[in-house]
Amino acid sequence: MPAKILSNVYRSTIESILTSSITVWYGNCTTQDRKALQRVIKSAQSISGAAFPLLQDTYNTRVIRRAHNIIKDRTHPQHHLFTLLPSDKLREDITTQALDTKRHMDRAVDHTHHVRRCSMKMPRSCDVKRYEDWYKVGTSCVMYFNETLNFTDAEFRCRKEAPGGHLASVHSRRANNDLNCIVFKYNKKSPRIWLGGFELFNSRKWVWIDDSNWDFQAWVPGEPNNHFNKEDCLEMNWKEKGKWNDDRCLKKKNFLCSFTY
Ligand SMILES: [Ca+2]
Ligand SMILES: [Ca+2]
Repeated sequence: MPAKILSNVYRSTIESILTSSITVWYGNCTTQDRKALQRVIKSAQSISGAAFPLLQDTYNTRVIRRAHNIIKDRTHPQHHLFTLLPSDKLREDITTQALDTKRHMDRAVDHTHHVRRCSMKMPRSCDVKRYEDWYKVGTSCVMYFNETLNFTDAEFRCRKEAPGGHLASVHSRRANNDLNCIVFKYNKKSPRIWLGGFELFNSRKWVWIDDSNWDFQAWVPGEPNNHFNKEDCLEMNWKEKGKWNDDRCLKKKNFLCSFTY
């Protein structure tokens, strides 16, 4: 049979079936499906000796044509999807997106650098929305604040910083290490920080300001010594890395905030 007739037979039967409503289904096909369909066209080509367009090209052409029709038709339910953003808004969107991407990359770089610097493993990022730059320690998210405040002001700063926020409490050796890692990442030179522990009215009983249980401690040997009977608040990294000391609450130190979720 002449190639022209074969080609017409193919186009009027196989191709019309193969590409019927192609804009609807082709986009969701797997690569495997697409290859299988393309094989049908290939067979038709080798039988008829004529060249047929690639299925992908047919799809592209039809999608573009369909989009044009929708753009032209104001009554089409999907018409609004094709309205152009005003140029200012568009620029703003692109800038925000670019900044977001940069911020994410900076963070990623930051986190990676630190893994190398810190002898212990750096805790991973907090998975609470808007607090992704905080760190996940146990069931809490923690952040270092490089801002010297007395114990009370630091606590209020933490409350303002996050819902349920407080100066950080510590409940395990591992968490203590994680917190210390965060501190040294941000301020190696001056790592003395407030944690959320304080002595309850000279009772020698220590409590956490976030009301969690006092179930772990890591004092420097000889502490808490309540020096001059004036030390009621808990600091970390005085004298020994990762160890605790009682200090005067009015002293100003950097601090760690945390919230549990
Ligand atoms: Ca005391
Ligand atoms: Ca002390």
